[in-house]
Amino acid sequence: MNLSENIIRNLLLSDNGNQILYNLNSLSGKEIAEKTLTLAVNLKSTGKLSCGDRVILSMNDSPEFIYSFLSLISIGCIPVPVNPMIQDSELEYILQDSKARGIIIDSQQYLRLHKVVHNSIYIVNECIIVNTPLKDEYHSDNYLHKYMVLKTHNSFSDMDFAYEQNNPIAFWQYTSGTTGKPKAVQHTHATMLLNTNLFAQKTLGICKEDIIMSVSKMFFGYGLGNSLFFPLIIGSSVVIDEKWFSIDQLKKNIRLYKPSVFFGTPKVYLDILHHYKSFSQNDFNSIRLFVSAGSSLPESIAREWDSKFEKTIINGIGSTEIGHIFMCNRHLKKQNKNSSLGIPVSGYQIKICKIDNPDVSIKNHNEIGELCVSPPESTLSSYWEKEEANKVKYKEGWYFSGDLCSQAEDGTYTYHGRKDDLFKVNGRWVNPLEIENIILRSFQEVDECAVTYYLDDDALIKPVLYVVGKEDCNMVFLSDEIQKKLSEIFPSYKRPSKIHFIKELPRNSNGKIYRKGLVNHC
Ligand code: 3SK
Repeated sequence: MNLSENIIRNLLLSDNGNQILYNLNSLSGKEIAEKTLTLAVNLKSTGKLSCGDRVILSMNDSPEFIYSFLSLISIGCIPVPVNPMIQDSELEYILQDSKARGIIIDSQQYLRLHKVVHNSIYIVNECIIVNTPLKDEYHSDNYLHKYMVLKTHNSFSDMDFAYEQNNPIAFWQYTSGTTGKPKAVQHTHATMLLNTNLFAQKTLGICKEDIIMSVSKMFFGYGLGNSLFFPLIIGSSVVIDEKWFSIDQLKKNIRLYKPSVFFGTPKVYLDILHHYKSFSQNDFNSIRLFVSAGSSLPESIAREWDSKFEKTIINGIGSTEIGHIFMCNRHLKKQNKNSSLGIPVSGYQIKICKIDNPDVSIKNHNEIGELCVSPPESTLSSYWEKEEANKVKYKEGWYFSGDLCSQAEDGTYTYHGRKDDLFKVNGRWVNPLEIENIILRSFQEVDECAVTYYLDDDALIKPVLYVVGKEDCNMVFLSDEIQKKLSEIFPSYKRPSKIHFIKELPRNSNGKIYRKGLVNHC
């Protein structure tokens, strides 16, 4: 069944009052369904979009994002969400790679992006849609005839509408690509229906009565699951905010909407801890589940959280290629949770393969290898037009994640960083996360840190450490203490020969620490 049809039929049946909570307004399931169907009819009637066409969504989180995403799937088109703050050059690349036929842009982004889109030879049908009428100043624009305004008024019933069933792919997501250019991951209609059932409902126990709030935005897979698929498939409510995360915005939203399920990233939990005193205890009372994903949760954050809050953070690992979280520590006892990855979400199979021989899976406990995931039934994705990458990353129903993990005797998994962050010093492997974890565990004055490498005067690779220290930390003293600690634990080839203090670590648009951005940085 068409993914969108499935969701819309659910919404039309729902008796849930307010499903989308947005800017002090609310929309019921029925209203969302009707607006989506109306938009689908309007999109179809342009005659510009056919089944299988890619349409880029460059939009902030909003109800319009949701209608656009679902209506495109209804008519067999493939929505391709991208970060609305996307760089011009990256959008150019995605237009070229996807051969998109259309783009839906927030009117706020129109001025900045329309030139890129207009100059692109790849929007073949030049179907450009903005979500509100453009201001007068744009009307002198020669290109205006190519634009349509997103129409969501009128009302259509499910009965009037014929869903497109012929396209096996429901939506794409570009991976942020820590190496090379971003790749488009093609998802089937079943992927998020299954993940919602297995992870959100069966593992987290999210139900109709819940109010979900996600810090990650919908252009990123984590946010797309949290704010679109989970609430609309389950029938729970969701808080949508076009503004990006800030502590003030978070405070305002939790006070106003009283969410019960909170999806954050480790950095968000760290920020909350930094501003802990500015919250009142009641602020978090409504939240029954705190979930962290997007990057690995350092033990230091998990422990500090536990010392201040009654409810522990549920740590999960997911990926754009799998669609959402496939392993988490929801069911571990509080004292064992820390930063453990827990166990696979029921329905997903896991194996760990040798780093230098992916054909061999590891049987020994605690040996580190590459984490491979086999999702249920036929929900394995693939990259669009990337033959080589498909051969390396997808084999016999398994996705080779590039993440490093080990399994303990009790069956739980531990994260050990990314395979592509490893580097060799004098022929021996250095794993940045191993060193970073020791520093975070040993020094409360360190908020975050990252190990990477630089080339010394002889062009030899040497480890270097970047530290984000707490306000007022004594950098000279701390450097000495860190060196002393590391020399007690690690052989000299692993020890950073330089330590630099910086204000913040570089991150990619999905909030993941981007160690490669620090290579040869100082
Ligand atoms: O962490 C990720 O990379 C991720 C990607 C898509 C969906 C969910 C998650 C956690």
